[in-house]
Amino acid sequence: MKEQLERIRSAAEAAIREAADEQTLEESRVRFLGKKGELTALLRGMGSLPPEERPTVGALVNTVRTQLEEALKERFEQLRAQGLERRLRAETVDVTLPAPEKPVGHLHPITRTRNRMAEIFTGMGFSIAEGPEVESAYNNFDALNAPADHPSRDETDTFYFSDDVLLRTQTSPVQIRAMAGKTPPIRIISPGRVYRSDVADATHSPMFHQCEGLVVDRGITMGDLKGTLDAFAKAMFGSRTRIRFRPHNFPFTEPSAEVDVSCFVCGGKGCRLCKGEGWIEILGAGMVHPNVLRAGGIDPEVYSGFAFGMGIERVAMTMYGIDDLRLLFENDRRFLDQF
Ligand code: 2U9
Repeated sequence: MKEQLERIRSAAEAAIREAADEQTLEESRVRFLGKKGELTALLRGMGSLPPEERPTVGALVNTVRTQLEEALKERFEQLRAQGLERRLRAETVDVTLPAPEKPVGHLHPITRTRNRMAEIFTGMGFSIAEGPEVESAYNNFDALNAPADHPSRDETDTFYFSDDVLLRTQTSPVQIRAMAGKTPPIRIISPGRVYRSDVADATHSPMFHQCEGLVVDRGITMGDLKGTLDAFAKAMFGSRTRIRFRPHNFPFTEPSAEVDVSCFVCGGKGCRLCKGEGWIEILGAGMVHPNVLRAGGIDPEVYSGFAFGMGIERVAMTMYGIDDLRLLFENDRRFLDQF
């Protein structure tokens, strides 16, 4: 029996030593010390021993059990420590690594250009007026003194829902609404979307953005118009910018002008941006036609006013050196990320 005990002891010790993980070790514990284990079986077999030997053998079995339990405990601790060590090594965090970058977006170049315009004009005392993009033919054409046969009224140029309802072709109706709603002084700009039935190409789009402005008060002159646009051009394109008025014709203003700014790249000498001209056409402007003032419920004998309009995409393309309008609407990140 003692021999048997020795065999179990050395087998158990070897199993404990060689167990490579906690699971195998637990299996050895069950095999030797469990209820149905080898050592337990041996204890049960003590009944066949002569009674005088039982206490010695019993004590011996218990000593072996205690020793094995201790060896098991020690090996469990060892394996647990080794496992922890392995995990710590595998899951190491290098706190000196740079943090993963969070992609931060930015405003679209059209929005940035619009915001800059709004900032400049509000700085001069203008407020921002908005209105619906679906308008009446009256607000979009009649009130703006457009003759019945004006080409812009044609179905091939304007998106109509019906004879009287259309997508606005300019933001001027916003100003008609503003005039009808209050008495002068009026100082507003109306940035917003407009629609024209054009096929998209490098310079045309069926939807684009305008920023128009309107000032109405007693004694407003062309001098006020020039001073305002000169201040705007200097703020937008740089303090050395000059402006130039060329006579033009719009139904809603009289007199009317197209307005150029001196090229902010070459200063007027002529370069690639201004196509050798030294000047870049940016705005249309003029003194509000008396018929338009009347349509807005304002007496042209008492009040006068000036108005101007510009395409936001056109200004953005000039400032950022973009040569195709369509790029602004495709929303390709490779393009937009450059701004
Ligand atoms: C009212 C009276 C007059 C707005 C004006 C222009 C001249 C003009 C164009 C610029 C480029 C349109 O986007 S564009 O194609 N606009 O040249 N707009 S004066 O005149 C008004 C507006 C409202 C009541």
